[in-house]
Amino acid sequence: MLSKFINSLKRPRARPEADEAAEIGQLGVLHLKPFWARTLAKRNGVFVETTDRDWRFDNLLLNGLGLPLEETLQYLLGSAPSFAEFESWVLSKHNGQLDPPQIDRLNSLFSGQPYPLALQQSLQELEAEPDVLSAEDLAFWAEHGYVIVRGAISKEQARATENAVWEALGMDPQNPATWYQKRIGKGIMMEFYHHPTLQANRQSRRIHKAFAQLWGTADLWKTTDRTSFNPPETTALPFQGPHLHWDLSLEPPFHFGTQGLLYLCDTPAEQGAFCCVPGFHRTLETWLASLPPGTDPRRVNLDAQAVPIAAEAGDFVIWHHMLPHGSSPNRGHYPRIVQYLNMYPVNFQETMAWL
Ligand SMILES: O=C(O)CCC(=O)C(=O)O
Repeated sequence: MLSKFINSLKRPRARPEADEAAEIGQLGVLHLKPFWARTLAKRNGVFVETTDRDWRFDNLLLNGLGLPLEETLQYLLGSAPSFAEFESWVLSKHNGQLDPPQIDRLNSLFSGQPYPLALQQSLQELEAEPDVLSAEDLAFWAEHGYVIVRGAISKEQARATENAVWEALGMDPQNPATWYQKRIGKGIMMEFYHHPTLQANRQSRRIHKAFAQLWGTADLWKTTDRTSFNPPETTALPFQGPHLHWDLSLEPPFHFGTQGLLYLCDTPAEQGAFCCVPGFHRTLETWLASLPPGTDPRRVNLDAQAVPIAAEAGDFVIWHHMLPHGSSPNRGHYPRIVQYLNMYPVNFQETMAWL
């Protein structure tokens, strides 16, 4: 399986530097071996300095290879595989076939070389495509900090993905008794990443174009994120969160950033919808500065200002990462099921100091 894949790579590609080439394994992906070595060294209690650049490259590597961070770390830390075993594991997540252009893209990035021509062309094509977000959508985004991309994927594709979630859970959509039979994961979050329908949704050009409009470039990296299952709450299983929170450091400086989720079933406001505090991206900094000294901003209750965002199966919600956001209690009659997905450019800057 591996040799078939390696043969498929025998074509012109971005050339790694000589010292980096020595680090290349069977898959031909730069930075993969250093990532594996550093992670295992840390597992074994060896102090390894990880720079901001390493952290950024690790994220790009994993997202470029369609690997969720949590699942990859669980595997590396739990199994301590050899590098060859790790590479086979990576392949197994893609049914034995990585996408050669995606490897070219990663290697161009890690070796500081321009993208291959075909990739440059496909990005230009996306940039030239008609806008997905209208002028009204963009004005709404600027004011409220979120936007709904209607019909980001088809209803059929949403239904197929929803069915895949039910199948993975081993639950029956028509039989509520089955919805509470086992733990989903961490709260509503489900470690379900690699089903073909989930992969297909990550390829949605409508979603990509919407993110491209917000970031001002089509050259974006996609996350391989989780799904979630938020059933109607019961006395035995009250709402499990996530409650309103931020996923970014509250230490200035603040940089532009996005987050997103895809509704896989129709989600009225009361059915555990995503919620956020609209407009807070514009006031976060002054709000933080106005808090009495010693206040933990993450403990201030903003629930009264939160608004549930209802939408239909196949709609995609993008929100500014400076908005407090979370899920909401499901007081409807059917679970809320979503897939998370974000996109960001290579120069996306996170403030590393966590506050
Ligand atoms: O599932 C939701 O509605 C909220 C998701 C969330 O809080 C997050 O992605 O950080």
